[in-house]
Amino acid sequence: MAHTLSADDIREDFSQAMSAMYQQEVPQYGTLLALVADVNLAVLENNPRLHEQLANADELARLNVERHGAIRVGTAQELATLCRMFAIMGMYPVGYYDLSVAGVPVHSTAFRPVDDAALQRNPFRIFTSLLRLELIDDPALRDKAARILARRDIFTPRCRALMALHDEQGGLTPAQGQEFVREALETFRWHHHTTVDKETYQALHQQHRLIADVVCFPGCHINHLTPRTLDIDQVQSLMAKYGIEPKAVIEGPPRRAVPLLLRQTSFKALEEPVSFAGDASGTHTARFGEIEQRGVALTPKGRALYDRLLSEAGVGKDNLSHQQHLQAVFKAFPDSEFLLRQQGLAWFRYRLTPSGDAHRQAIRPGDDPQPFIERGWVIAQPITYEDFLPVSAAGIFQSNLGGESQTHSHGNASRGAFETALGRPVLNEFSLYEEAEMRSKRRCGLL
Ligand code: OOG
Ligand code: NI
Repeated sequence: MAHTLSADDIREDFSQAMSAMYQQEVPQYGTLLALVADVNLAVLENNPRLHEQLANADELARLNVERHGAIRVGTAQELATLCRMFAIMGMYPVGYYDLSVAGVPVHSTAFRPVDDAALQRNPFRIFTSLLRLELIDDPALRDKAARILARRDIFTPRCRALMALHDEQGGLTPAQGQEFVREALETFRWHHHTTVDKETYQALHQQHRLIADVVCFPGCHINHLTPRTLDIDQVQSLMAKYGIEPKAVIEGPPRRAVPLLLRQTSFKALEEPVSFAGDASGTHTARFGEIEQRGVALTPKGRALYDRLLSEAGVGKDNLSHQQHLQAVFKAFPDSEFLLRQQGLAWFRYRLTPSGDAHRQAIRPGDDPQPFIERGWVIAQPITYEDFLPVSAAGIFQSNLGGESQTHSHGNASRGAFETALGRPVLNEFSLYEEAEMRSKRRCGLL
């Protein structure tokens, strides 16, 4: 083919189109974007060092376009087709998340770019959950849900044709790529009419609110789109002033000198008017808003320590006391880049400075980078966490399902079944971070 659009270009266009659509659908999302932009600007103005660090790590440019969204699908075919669609945008399934332990009848993966250049350009991610119909305990209702799902096609015929064309040609022309973005967007659009009557909706809703959300609509509407902030505590405290009511507590680790993993908060799902098949009308709550702050990716050792401390801390009732308690518990987690590196708790990307480059021949494979860092030849940048956290995700789901967790705590992870539905294994997030660190060491001559 003469000229094809790159996967990165398609993903960039798609994430912008998705953001524009969601802004129209949920005006509060636009307010949230404005709030996050204001806070980020203030943080950068007050922290020239952070500004410089982000610029050096090539993270400043992506900050303004960085979003993640979430969708929920009902069948293996839908999941496998999404996998094809996202691959065209350079997004691949990373990680397996079992939410059934938290009483949510789904399991999930995150579609996202994986290589350095693609992440730097636009790290758009979609947290994608597959409904586990086997967790509906009434067999008649389970069959009914399966029959309803089997009747729908969440992809437009043209979108399917363009995916086939992509595979045949090995790419899409710019015109085809733009058409593909428009057609793909339709899968994620909100529909205020259901495919089922009110009784069916209510019966499924009674089983679990999420089941009604997945089964009763013609598409898999995007349920939130999340911008990245540099100061989530500040955003949380300003939300009320912007007319947004936040969930009670910020999920994830506490505030730190070196931010860890991922901290998230959200606003409550909206109650939106829907019309049911037949004549009845009512409301449905599914779509909400969320913001996040991203920190360094942890090694398996660091992650084990994080998981232990988080469960030790438990969940507080109000944000202030929860954060203070978390701060105290996380004293056991080293909080400097040096200690995180020295103890092998986090991943870093190594780069040669100009004077390091001038002394390349003095650096040998296998050398400890620390003396070179002290001499100013090498800099080590924390690698940003690009994934999600199951405990946080469960907290986000729950705050948008009306509070209390519901009783589906079968808690049986089923990665094999998920990968069979997906049609391929999910990538291991730890390997991706480890490879990124190793690639950077090799570039410096340290490996
Ligand atoms: C997904 C909730 C999880 C996150 O950021 O952890 C999530 C959903 O509600 O479908 O988006
Ligand atoms: Ni989210």
